[in-house]
Amino acid sequence: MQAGVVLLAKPLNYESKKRYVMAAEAVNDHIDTRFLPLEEFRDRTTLKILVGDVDEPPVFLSSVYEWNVPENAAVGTVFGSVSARDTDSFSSPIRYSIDKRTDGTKAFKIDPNNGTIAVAKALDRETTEWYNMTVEAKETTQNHLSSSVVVFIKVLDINDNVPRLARDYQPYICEGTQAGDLIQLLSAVDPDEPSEGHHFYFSMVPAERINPNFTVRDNQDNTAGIVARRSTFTRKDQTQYLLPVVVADSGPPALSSTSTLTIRVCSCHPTGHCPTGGVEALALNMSVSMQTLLGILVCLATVTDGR
Ligand SMILES: [Ca+2]
Ligand SMILES: [Ca+2]
Ligand SMILES: [Ca+2]
Ligand SMILES: [Ca+2]
Repeated sequence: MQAGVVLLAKPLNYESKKRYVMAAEAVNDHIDTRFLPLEEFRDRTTLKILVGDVDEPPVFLSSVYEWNVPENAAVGTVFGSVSARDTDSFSSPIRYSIDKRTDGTKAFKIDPNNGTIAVAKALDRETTEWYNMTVEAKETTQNHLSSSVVVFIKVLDINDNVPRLARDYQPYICEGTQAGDLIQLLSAVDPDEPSEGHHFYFSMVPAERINPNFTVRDNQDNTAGIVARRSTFTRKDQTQYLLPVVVADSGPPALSSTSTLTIRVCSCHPTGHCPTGGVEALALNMSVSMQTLLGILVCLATVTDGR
């Protein structure tokens, strides 16, 4: 006796075809001619194959999801939805959830019944620009089969930070400076990330009143120079000038900040540099102390005299 084995050539799917009918034939290869008139040497039969149903996990309609959300989206804003269905013939309702391990900050929430995803807390692109979460779909039937899908959420930039001067500038002007000389080059920083790049604008406050001592020359390349307007700066007249500088971004809407720079007047001899916290500053402090001390002595003397 020899067996004929039926093998599966393709995956079966109960939902698309539940029953197959095939004809099978057995043929004897070694015909004994003595029996030829007596019997047929082949036979046929019909095979009926029934496909059994197996509960399969739900299937997401998309293999990956990606959305963009502006960082100023209000809590509760719905920006997308996932959808999965039970492909079994008895289709079970699906419940959706976010894998908490993939959204530690709980920035988003999902509607368990319809799969819509909403903002759950204030976003900040400057803190987190991308979220990469796993969403699970679970069948509500007895087996509770589930599948998961990855969702990517990109937080889009909104202009919500003021630009600032790039550092704490300590400008100084030498006594021999000529009108038009550059005193300090300024640049700015801004945590926002406009798609067309940063454009910073520098000006003085109040812009409408001309400062007799300095101008801020915007170089149109995100830098600006503080330039002397006259040539006659001396420590004898004034030892320092306060210069408020406004730096604005390109918005929308444009945001700005004002920094007041202290420009010291220096003798700049012999090295050409203004001493920073060195001899000159010390001398200044000492002269103040001496004056205060003298003042106290004068007071004491006056009191003494008055007795
Ligand atoms: Ca199922
Ligand atoms: Ca922000
Ligand atoms: Ca900005
Ligand atoms: Ca921003």
